[in-house]
Amino acid sequence: MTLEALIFDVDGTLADTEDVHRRAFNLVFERHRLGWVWQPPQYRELLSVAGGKERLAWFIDTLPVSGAERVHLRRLVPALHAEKNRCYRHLVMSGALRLRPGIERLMTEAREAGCRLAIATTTSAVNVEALLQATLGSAGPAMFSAIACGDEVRIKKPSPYVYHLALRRLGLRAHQAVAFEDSLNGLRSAVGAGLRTIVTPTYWSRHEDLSAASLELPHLGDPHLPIGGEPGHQLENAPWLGFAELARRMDGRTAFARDPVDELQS
Ligand code: XBP
Ligand code: MG
Repeated sequence: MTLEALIFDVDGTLADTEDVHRRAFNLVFERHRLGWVWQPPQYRELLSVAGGKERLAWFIDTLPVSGAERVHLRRLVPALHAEKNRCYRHLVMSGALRLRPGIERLMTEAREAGCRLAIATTTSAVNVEALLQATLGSAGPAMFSAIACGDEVRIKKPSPYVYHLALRRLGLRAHQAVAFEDSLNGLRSAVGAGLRTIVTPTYWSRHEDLSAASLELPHLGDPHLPIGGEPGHQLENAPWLGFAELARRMDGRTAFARDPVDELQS
């Protein structure tokens, strides 16, 4: 089966965005004199709740405050989250982020081979657009044939809906595409939609059980940033994941070391 599309998650996968989201949340908390400061270890735990609004609401529910105060704080969530996103976009457009190693190379190789690109993310379209423009230039968003966001589906990751939506927009079945993720919530969403998934965890997700992935790499690698121990450990051809090797594994010429999707289907 020909590989027809690469579907990328955004936060943590295209770029290591979570620290910028964290800083933006803290800026807003400070502006509103809420007295909350999310440090990295705490934010890493909070990330098990997918979606910024949902994460903030969950955090408020853990605070030792009166019922009336909790109701008041919960009402602030939509406004605080919208302000966080404005701060986040400002930081991204000021150059706070780069794409992770190998992302732009693999995207270029895929496009040259006639394979389409898509996005399936929890975050909102404006945040995706800011990241793509800041890292790939004004032509960035148009490189993607389909963009599916968390606020377009009934339930966010780890539910598979956002991947179903991306596949529907591409007009493809799950076996014709491969997903790229960084976290357990994302992996469960992609595998739940029947997609083979490659995970490249970060500080924020390295502690999670990502064994349902077809392939786990520290990053996608590049000629100037080779993956240690490769080729020979998990990759065959080079110390980076090339599109040709990926396509060969997808059409079954070379199997993935782990293939949970096949196990699920058998
Ligand atoms: C990661 C997330 C996101 C970001 C912030 O999602 O959970 O919520 O932390 O996004 P994914 P918003 O699994 O898709 O990478 O604040 O815009 O919701
Ligand atoms: Mg992610």
